[in-house]
Amino acid sequence: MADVVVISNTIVRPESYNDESGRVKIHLTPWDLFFLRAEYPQRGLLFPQPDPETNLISQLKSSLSVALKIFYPFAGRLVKVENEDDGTASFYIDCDGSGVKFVHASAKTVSVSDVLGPADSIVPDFLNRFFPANGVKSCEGISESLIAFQLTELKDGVFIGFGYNHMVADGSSFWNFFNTWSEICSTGFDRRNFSPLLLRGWFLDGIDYPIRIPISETEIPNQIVVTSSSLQEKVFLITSRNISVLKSKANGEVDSDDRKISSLQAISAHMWRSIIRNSDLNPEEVIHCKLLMDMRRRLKPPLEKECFGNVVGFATATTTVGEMLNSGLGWAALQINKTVGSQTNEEFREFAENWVKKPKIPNHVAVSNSIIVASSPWFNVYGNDFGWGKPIAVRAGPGNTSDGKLIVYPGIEEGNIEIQTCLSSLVLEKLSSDEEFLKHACVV
Ligand SMILES: *[C@@H]1O[C@H](CO)[C@@H](O)[C@H](O)[C@H]1NC(C)=O
Ligand SMILES: *[C@@H]1O[C@H](CO)[C@@H](O)[C@H](O)[C@H]1NC(C)=O
Ligand SMILES: CC(=O)N[C@H]1CO[C@H](CO)[C@@H](O)[C@@H]1O
Repeated sequence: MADVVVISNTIVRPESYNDESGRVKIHLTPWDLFFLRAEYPQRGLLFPQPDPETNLISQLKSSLSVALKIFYPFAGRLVKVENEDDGTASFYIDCDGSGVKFVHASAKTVSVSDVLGPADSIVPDFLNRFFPANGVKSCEGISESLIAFQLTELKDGVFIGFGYNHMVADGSSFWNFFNTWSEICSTGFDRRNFSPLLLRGWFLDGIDYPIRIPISETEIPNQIVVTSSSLQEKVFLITSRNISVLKSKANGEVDSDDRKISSLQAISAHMWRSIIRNSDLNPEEVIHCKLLMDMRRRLKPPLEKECFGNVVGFATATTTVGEMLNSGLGWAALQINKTVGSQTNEEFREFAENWVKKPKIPNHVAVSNSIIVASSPWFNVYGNDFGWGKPIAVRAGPGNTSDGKLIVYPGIEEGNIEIQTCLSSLVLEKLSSDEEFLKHACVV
């Protein structure tokens, strides 16, 4: 239905980039390299229509160029070095100022309400064409830009889609960048307001770098075509009042004096239980809940919160369908709470030490019978005003969309949380009419 016409496809380079003065090389950690075969995560924001007088493209590009001067790693490229002596390869990010992809497109038949869809609807397929890095994998960052943007002009609004290389940045760093860009675009650049980028440095004592990876692990296997056609997505909203209800319910069911199940843990448990209840799995099947966690403050010594890079870990709670269905919300939340608590500095470093001994790069971050909780309700999504109004909605684009993937955002109203949920259409349909689930959630 949606005609998407590409008007231009250009490269935006960082402003006055001086190639020679201190060209930075960023070495990659085992946590970065773990994402070598992963697709670029993609997100997009829907905005109201700017004033027709606004010179949209040139404003966006010139402010992007300034933002890239600050966040220069995004403007670099991945470099692969083949080590002929032992049949391995090594990688690093060369901050060479090559620039980033910027696509200007138009879809004048699509309106804001088409993107949002009617109430209780699935996320429309045409949205995929508003994203600039469909199917691009981290290892392709050798020639592809490490972050890419697509501005699509709609009938009565604009959509900014983007994809980034997860080896270069995680969600936290990405949103810091995006906040900076929108601020520069709307208020101009004043050097005093922006501190220089803080890199994480190299913090793995006792691990030699660059890390050497067997060549076979660095190749992209022939595409196993996953018939993802049966997967569908919906965005569920949980209001702040319902979040409090779930949180106190979970804490009330946990036998502990210090009741500290967090909101996100309670919500994740509510989603997990509800999905499993509607999945028709056998009681003995093993199930997982994986949470992507920001490890910056958990490391010793801790990294600054705004430290740029990819510093995420995976916490995995595991149980069986039977056990889950025989237990309550508090129990499920506690399993999540425990696995989150077990992600310590020691655990994180041990993973790295073991990984370098025998580097293995997964083809899929997802495993079967699992939900993955990614992104965060604390990212500043709705504060991004480029000068013509705040975003109307946020959506995740294609990029390792897999059965059980939950992308969590803040809601447009403060305190609310929205969860873009990808499931097989059958499970999604059952979930959408599950009364117990809908006591605390609704489809937007
Ligand atoms: C996810 O990523 C892997 C490798 O990065 C890829 O093979 C797969 O097709 C992607 N998509 C899905 C739906 O899993
Ligand atoms: C919880 O969510 C449901 C479904 O959206 C809604 O009907 C109900 O009013 C909410 N409860 C509270 C306490 O906000
Ligand atoms: C109820 C319970 O055990 N809560 C724990 C959740 O995790 C935090 C941080 O690890 C602990 O402090 C809580 O005790």
